[in-house]
Amino acid sequence: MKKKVALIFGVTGQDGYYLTKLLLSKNYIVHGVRRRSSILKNYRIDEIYLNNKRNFYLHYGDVTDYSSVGKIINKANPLEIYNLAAQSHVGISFDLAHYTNDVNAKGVLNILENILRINKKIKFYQASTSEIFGGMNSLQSEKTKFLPKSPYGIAKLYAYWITKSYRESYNMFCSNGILFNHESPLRGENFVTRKITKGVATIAEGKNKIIYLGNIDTYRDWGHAEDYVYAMWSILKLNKPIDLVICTGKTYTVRNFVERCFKKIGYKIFWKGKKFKELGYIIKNKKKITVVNISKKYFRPNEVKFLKGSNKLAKKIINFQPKKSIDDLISEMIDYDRKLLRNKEKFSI
Ligand code: NDP
Ligand code: GDR
Repeated sequence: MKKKVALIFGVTGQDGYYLTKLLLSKNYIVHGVRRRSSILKNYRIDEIYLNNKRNFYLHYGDVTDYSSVGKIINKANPLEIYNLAAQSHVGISFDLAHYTNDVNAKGVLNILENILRINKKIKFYQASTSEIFGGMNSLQSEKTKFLPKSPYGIAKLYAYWITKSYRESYNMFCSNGILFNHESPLRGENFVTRKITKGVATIAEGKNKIIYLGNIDTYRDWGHAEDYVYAMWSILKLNKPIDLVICTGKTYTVRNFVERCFKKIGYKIFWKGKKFKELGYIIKNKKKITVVNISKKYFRPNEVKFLKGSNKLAKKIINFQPKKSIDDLISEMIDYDRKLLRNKEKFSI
């Protein structure tokens, strides 16, 4: 039987790793787009690549380069395209506003225009985000008003609308997965969860470490990336395109995430001081040891303070069931970071 072919933009990222693994397990041929850089940095997917040379192909390209996108689509001839490519750091989008817009907004248009020109039958998945919401202290769903707060969120909102627009204007299969935060041991190291688990792992290994953080009183609805890429695949399996919220429906503050991480390694964390002068400390061998330092540097000019999604529709339409709890996620991330520290080299998860 002829194998299905999928093309992933953003294959070298966290979700790229999990999605590639999933699609290969479903017997797909996977093509992935990587960017040229002065150092080879495909560490997340190196091992999959070495073990699947007949089913997994990599191409140099960039979503900001219209012609490279077209060439790769022609070459790979996919039935499904997943666009995970983005400047995905919300905080950094305030410093790189133009660039974030080029990649996260115009990059999506480049893909859609090429699909329209080359083969309108290709199914398209756009990695949309809960950052398009922003002002509500209540559950966010497919019906919630959009109120993005950052250049990242605003560029992603353009991407959401242009995806919807190509669906309606040209009768193309284009879907938005509106995913809430999802993490894993392969999360980028400057996102808050990984910053915390890496720091906590260092302390658990007996070393001193201060974790510098920004606003720890924001709420996030954190899931596991493995569960969320399954939702992406399920969304493209549907008979009709859709915009769907994917989340756990539970929310925690960053502060609570820190407390859970320290609990996992056997410590209670105490807080002292206010705002930029706040510190977190633990008691070790009867001594107070500072482990968290709140730093102005990591506060953003504007912030989405509260995220908690409703996965009612996702449960109904794709039978979405997040399998891993926040404490499962924390255990997996800390265990991985501790092993990394011990082995100093990358190993497979
Ligand atoms: P990562 O930052 O880990 O991965 C982003 C990927 O995009 C990397 O492969 C990166 O390549 C690639 N990329 C960046 N710029 C370009 C470009 N100009 N052309 C081609 N590729 C590019 O993000 P995640 O895996 O966590 O997220 C995947 C997608 O889902 C992103 O679009 C993100 O915005 C979105 N999202 C993520 C959520 C999350 O919580 N993780 C939640 C909601 C949405 P390189 O390795 O070279 O940098
Ligand atoms: P987010 O994730 O902005 O929600 O975007 P991030 O982990 O960066 O921040 C979550 C919350 O933690 C606060 N915070 C810090 N954040 C970082 N990165 N570093 C810190 O030191 C720090 N201290 C406190 C943040 O202010 C924020 O409130 C992620 C990305 O994956 C996006 O691509 C995706 O679209 C959304 O999730 C859904």
